[in-house]
Amino acid sequence: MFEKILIANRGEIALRIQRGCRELGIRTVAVHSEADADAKYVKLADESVCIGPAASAQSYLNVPAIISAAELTDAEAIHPGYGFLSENADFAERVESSGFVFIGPRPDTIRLMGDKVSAKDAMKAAGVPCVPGSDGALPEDPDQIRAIAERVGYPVIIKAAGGGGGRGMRVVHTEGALLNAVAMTRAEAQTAFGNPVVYMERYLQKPRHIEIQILADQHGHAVHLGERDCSMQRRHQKIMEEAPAPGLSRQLRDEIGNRCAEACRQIGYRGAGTFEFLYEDGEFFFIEMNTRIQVEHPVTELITGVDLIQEQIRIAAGLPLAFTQDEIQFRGHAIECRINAEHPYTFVPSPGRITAYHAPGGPGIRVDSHVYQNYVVPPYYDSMIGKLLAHGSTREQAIARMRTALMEMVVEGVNTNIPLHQDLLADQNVLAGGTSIHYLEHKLTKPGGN
Ligand code: MV4
Repeated sequence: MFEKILIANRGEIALRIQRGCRELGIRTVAVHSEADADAKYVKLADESVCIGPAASAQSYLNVPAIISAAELTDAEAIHPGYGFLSENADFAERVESSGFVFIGPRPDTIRLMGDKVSAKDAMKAAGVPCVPGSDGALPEDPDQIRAIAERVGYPVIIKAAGGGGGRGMRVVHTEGALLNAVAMTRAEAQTAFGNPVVYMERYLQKPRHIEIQILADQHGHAVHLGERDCSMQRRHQKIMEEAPAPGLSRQLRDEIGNRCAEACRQIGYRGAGTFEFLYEDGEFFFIEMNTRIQVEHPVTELITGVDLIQEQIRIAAGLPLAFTQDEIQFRGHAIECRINAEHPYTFVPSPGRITAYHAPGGPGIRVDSHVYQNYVVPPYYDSMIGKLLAHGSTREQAIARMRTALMEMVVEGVNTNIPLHQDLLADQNVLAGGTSIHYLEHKLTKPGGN
């Protein structure tokens, strides 16, 4: 096992990774920007290194500074967390060529999944069900493009191979709008990602966003840890996640989960990963794979009892998975509310000093947060100040616990989205479960719907 790990991230995930390391007896190095010098995870780390000014480009994305910090402190491995450099194949490569272990998949796997066309090709070949579409990059020839759309069936969606997470997409309803949409998406993709490659899929009109968590070791073993329903989102920002997905049968979970685990074995995947699916009319359609630990990983931890951060570290150290698929049991229901420092209905960020802070507690409650009374939320990074999770033996119990926790939680001095979460957990459709990816945006634009 490693003796010392450098954590190349900030905020709640830096603290979360540090806690995982401490439990494994691993010393930690925090790296931080000038804006985060006083942060809790910096103080709690065994060592810390300032890697640059507040702007992410000069600190949390500053590859030479992070590698230097690892050299200076004699760390053996680097955990990238989520966001920042976590899915940057060049960074993973630099980490490894500098003699450190990257806690994540191999650089070529990250690169494969970063290109959404090659990711889909690989997953289709490995037996994962995909959205019907162009099966690869769209050609240049207008007649061929029209023929593909005809075969796929309207409406179609044009996506950039270099995009993902909602960037660089266009929905097309009629043949008359097709070629212009392809040209526009290509041009934007070239500008935004330096890659003009686009592909086409049938546009699913009311899907849910359900993802499968997997773990794969370096000895050919892979398991799935069930799904998370992440449909409650706005502008591609998730705000509430839960597991299991309401209404999904055990049989369907096992079937799609096993397919994902088998795909991991086939491509020689290493570490934690997430298969993103659209789910409509009882069918799963793969869209993308995330090669990082995700914000919402604790909902899976709560229902499985598996510590995903510690498993990432064990796998990176070359240890085999300590459990088989049969040994993974799913217990109860978990919900996560992302607590953001922002206006609950306009979503305008609200950085500043937290003048009062009380975290909720009680049975089944987990708070993953780096903030405290008098902490100043910096304006430079995303607005998430923590995650509130509730676990219960049933979905109803998890919801009841979450409502109590939201009521108990005090965050003063900045706006938060706690009132939005309270509204959502009083909404009959949310309580019924199974709302689509468009639900929140529709709710917010309804007259009188806040
Ligand atoms: C889609 C889709 C409908 N049909 N693909 C957006 C994020 C990116 N990961 C894929 N996205 C979508 N792809 C087809 N064929 C609808 C979306 C989509 C979406 C997906 C997941 C979560 C939120 C979303 C919000 C808007 C659109």
